[in-house]
Amino acid sequence: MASEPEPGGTPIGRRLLLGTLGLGALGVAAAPTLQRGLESFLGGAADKDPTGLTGLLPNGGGFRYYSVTSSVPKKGENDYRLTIDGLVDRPTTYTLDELRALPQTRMVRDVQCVTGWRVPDTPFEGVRLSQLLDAAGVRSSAGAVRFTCFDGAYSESLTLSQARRDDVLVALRMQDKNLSHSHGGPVRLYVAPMYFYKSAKWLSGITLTSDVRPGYWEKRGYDVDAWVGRSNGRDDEVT
Ligand SMILES: Nc1nc2c(c(=O)[nH]1)N[C@H]1C(S)=C(S)[C@@H](COP(=O)(O)O)O[C@H]1N2
Ligand SMILES: [Mo]
Repeated sequence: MASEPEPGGTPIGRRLLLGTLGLGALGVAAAPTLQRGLESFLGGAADKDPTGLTGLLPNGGGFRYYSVTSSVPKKGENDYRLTIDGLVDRPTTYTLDELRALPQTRMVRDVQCVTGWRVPDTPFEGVRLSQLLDAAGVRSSAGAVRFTCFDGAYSESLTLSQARRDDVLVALRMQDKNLSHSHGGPVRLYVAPMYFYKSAKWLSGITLTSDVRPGYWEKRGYDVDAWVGRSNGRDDEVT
């Protein structure tokens, strides 16, 4: 199990699962070790780097790969499904093609992880969550949305009014490419105004519930209302 360090804290006990993300031209065998060293260096230094030079190091274009499970199945064209159920009139299952056929929204905002790293101006593109909620017919008894993932472990939550915001997407593309497996492809949640832990990777389930059910990291101490700059004891600039 990989774990995120505490918000604003040191990277203790972090065992990142690095895959091939961001290794670029650095070969294969030696690269994970190198990347791990770089990670722990950046974990301590990036927050306080007055020069901004740590942002230029080859750590995956500024992104770090996180997964709470040691492996995640790959899903694609034929076997990916997204289910919307719970307190809805019309439970629905979408294929990738069906999601692609819906109107797509593109947004370019900064990404901010609660551990401190930030990636400027990152394009995300996908279907507005509000559109999927409207199509499913949310019942008046619903007050929140629970998100589950095909890694079998991660989960997230939003209140219904947060979920209906225009800047919350069921994202199919990131950085103007189809979402890679490492970044949570083929489909991840994207919650633009909140810390990146809200943006659940490998999204497979959207369930309407009466009340918020705290997600994976929220059960482990992260704020459920994860507004960038006004939660988790941090004061980052809004995204
Ligand atoms: N399924 C799943 N989604 C997840 C996570 C995870 O471990 N599993 N980590 C979250 C956290 S804390 C961050 S910062 C981002 C990291 O996204 P990236 O791997 O694309 O950089 O994914 C979020 N979504
Ligand atoms: Mo994060």
